[in-house]
Amino acid sequence: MTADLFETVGDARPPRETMAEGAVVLRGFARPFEAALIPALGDIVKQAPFRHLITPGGHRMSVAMTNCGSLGWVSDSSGYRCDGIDPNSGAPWPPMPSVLCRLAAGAATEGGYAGFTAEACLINRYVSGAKLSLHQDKDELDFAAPIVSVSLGLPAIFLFGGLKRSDPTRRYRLEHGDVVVWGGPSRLAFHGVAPLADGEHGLLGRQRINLTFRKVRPGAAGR
Ligand code: MD3
Ligand code: FE
Repeated sequence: MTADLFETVGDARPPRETMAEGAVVLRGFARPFEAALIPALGDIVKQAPFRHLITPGGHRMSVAMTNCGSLGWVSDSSGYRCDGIDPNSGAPWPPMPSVLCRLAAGAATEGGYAGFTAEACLINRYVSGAKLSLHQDKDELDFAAPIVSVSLGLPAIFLFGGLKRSDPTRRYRLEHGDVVVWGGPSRLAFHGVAPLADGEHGLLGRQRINLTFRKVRPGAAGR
């Protein structure tokens, strides 16, 4: 009776959900960080503006990217690689702000990977229509460590497949503040992002920002 007055109508989303062996979604985990996170991202983007990479096949990616931390993800006609220097400025990538380190470490701990220290953070920006085709993140870094991904701004449909490109994909809606911790076998799964639907987000406007935190392969830093 009275209790009904106080019941909220369905946040139907469980706070955590296992997507695959080693992959867990932590719904809203980044929300307590957003007040510090959004200005910190603004600072990074001032030093290292978003740019559209050209794939080795010569296509301009619809997603714009930048990086912070000791290594960044870059691409040109010679292929994809990690580099400590922003090729657009000739300077090192902006350092990782402490709020990003704390968020990544906290999420990793919550996802079962205590002791994760994020060293590199790829920042992807999606506007209406931007997408990421199905791919594997194979080239990188330390496969024993998890990847932590943080979704901010407009919601996106994340596509999660199997170990073969032809495996069926499942769709997950990732909203502002959702964090996914990817470890174990899920690290090699094909994944992508469906074309972003237009919309307006209260804090970030007409875009989605995704942060991907990785640990650098031992010995790779500074090369
Ligand atoms: C699953 N980014 O940058 S984040 C990427 O939303 C990338 O911007 C997407 O895929 C985005 O490479 C997805 C989630 C993610 C990141 C890395 C993964 C999922 C992953 C690596 C292996 C398996
Ligand atoms: Fe990826």
